[in-house]
Amino acid sequence: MADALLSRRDFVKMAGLGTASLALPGCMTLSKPLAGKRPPNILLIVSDDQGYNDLGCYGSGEVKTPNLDRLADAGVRLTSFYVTWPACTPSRGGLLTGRYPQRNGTYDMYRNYLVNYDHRYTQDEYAVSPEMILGMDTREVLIPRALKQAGYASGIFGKWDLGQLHRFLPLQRGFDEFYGFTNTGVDYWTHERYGIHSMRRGDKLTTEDKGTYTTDLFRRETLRFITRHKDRPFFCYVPFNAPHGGSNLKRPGPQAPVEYIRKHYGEYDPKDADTKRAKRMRYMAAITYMDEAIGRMLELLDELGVAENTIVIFFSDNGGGSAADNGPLRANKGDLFEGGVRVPAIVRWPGVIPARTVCSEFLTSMDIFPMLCSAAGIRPPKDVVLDGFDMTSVLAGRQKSPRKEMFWQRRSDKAARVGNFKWVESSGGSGLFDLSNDIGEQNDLSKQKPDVLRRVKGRFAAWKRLMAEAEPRRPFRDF
Ligand SMILES: [Ca+2]
Repeated sequence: MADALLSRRDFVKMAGLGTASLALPGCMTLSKPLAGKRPPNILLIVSDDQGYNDLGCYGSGEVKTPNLDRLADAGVRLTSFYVTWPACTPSRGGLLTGRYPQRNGTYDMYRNYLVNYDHRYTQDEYAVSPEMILGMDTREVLIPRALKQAGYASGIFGKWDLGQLHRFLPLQRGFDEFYGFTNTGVDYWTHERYGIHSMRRGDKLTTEDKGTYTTDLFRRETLRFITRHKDRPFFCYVPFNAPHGGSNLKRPGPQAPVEYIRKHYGEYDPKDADTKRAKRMRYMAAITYMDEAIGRMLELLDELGVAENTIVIFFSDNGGGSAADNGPLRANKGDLFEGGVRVPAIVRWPGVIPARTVCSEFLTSMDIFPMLCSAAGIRPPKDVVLDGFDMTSVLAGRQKSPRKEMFWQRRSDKAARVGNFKWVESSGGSGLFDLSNDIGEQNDLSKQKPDVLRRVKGRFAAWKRLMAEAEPRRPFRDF
């Protein structure tokens, strides 16, 4: 216990930021709207592999996102918001636990790396494959479980991605309702992965909607959930699979209805589906289709009269892949350069966050858990070290971000941001960059600033030591 406290104190000192259980000035005060009101509803929407520049409000002249643009107009748009990993699974784990993947044990994808696409699995083969038997440590406390103490109803409609065995499924992790798939990707229409059907309602597989485009299903279920729970606080988590490429036997790339592509993006011939342009068009159409579904959700909040007391958060789980536009950031999904981990993010909270604002403060997906606890009027779970803080005051423009550092590791690829310096050492390239004038990470300063490089590497090493000691994790495979 003494060691744990020491580690935590060390960490706070090292990281130069407060964990949620430490009272940072202005951070842990409960949000004002709570006085005399019920806690706000929460609609948390996560897109999958959307590029930093793949929204109108982030500067895209190509991708149509009128509803997300409207959402940004009514709240704050974040330009320096990071996720904990450059691909799906650990990024979502970091969000839902408020902890680094290296602390919560979900530090890589739950996927079949040895036998992957192009292999049709048998049911028996798939049942014991790594992506079927691995999952997020059941000792982890997820956002919906924390919100239970404030009486929230919680639902998830979309991509779960944190384990498929019964004990790992959403209903065992604090959610009351679930409709979606549990592996890391499916075909948008057949809902299959490697030829295995993968859509579930609650704990059970269901084929009731086979043939329907996934975005329509997640929209439908979300609208039903919000309508059912409009009279109590709800936490509605909507992790779309759009615009991620379809993940069936073959890899079809992004998927969208042909008529929809033509309606919004012009000439499209399915015979040329493999061209770069065709993939880009499907990708953009998948985003616009999702944007329309989000628009319908926002309309419903208005119709039910609950929009004023609902926090809406949107961000992409990681940077975009080959069909995306991550400009002006370097590299893509999978990389630890900014293009892999800095993502578009929007928060709307009427009466708390001013409309039409842009926040360039250093924030992360790990700062959502403490923020939501504070909004709900509860303390974060005791004895759980969180890696973020309540970012409400920062989003409201009342305070600078206390965050000075963030660290990433994906297998042997490593990166750290300390202040405005970003260090990357990876198979895709290495260097030290000053993000204050080089957001595209083009100008390697490691030779000019050896002292800075040494300091940043030292911070990374200290973080690694802390993560290695973090209890009760240790390597997940020991579980
Ligand atoms: Ca993703």
